[in-house]
Amino acid sequence: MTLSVGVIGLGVMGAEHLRLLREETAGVQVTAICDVDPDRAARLADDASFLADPMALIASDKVEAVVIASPDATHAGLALACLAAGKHALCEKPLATSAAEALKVVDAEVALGRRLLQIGYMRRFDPAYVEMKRMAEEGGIGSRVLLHNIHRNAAAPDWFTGPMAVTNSFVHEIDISRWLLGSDLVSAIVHSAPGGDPLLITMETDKGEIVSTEVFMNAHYGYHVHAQLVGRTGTVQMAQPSATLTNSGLHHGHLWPVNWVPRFRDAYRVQITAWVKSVATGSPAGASAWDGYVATAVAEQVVTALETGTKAKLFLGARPALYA
Ligand code: ISE
Repeated sequence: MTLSVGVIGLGVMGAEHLRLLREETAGVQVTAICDVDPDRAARLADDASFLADPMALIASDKVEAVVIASPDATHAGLALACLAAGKHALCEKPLATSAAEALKVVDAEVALGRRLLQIGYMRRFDPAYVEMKRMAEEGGIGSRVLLHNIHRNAAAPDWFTGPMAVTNSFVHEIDISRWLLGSDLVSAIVHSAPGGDPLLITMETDKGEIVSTEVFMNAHYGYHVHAQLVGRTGTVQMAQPSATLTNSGLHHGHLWPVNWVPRFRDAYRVQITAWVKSVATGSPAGASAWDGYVATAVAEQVVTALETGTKAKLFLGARPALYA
């Protein structure tokens, strides 16, 4: 059986999802695309129909499931429309730009009584994070006490506004830290370098683990994501970010990726394959709408902690049974 997919948004991530669906995912056909830029859409359309209105794409009977990769502020509204149409969606992170909006999506899915949304926290599918989690869960490092995260971009994307270092970038560490540790986050405090970049965010979990994260949006040298998990009897951390060593221009070593697409290429591929399989089987994969809500709600409270210079006691409310 072939799943007919519509893709909304053809920027950096939408174009990569489109490529993955066409070139690296079995059992899928991209039947419709939607983008604010008709010329870009025309270049990428191939045999897919172009629809200027994302709501028309979601409603189309040529589309069984949707990939949402438009700008952050549109995610929640489009996810709600997919739920109303009874269609599965892989929705890029963040689920919403406010906790209240994210909670509306969770409430709508709970009212529906079945999980149709997967949120694109792709690091859950990255081989290095998967291996770190496996090793920690098998007891290889003893009980976990610390997680050190580094999240550096060469340069903040040109569409970055306001506190997006937290609401668009740091949300990844919120999600992956919860997932790696299997813990809930209970407090956060933020230190900011002069000018607001980098940030150093320290969180505590309900099990007393400490999670430190450097978010550096303009680190210049390349895109660099790293994590080290510290246990009482050992540590596990990511190895080098590239599979090869280069000799070139008087330099020997690893090359840094320019952004997250090459660094997480495998994760994106495994994620979209898992999504297609989950639509076929009805068995959810990856981050849920609840996980999407948690990331956005924690981010919102971290922004307040940053602005007020206070320690935030994180409040999330109760997890609905649908996400048990
Ligand atoms: C971007 O939107 C992403 O999602 C990347 O994975 C992240 O590393 C980057 O900081 C974000 O801006």
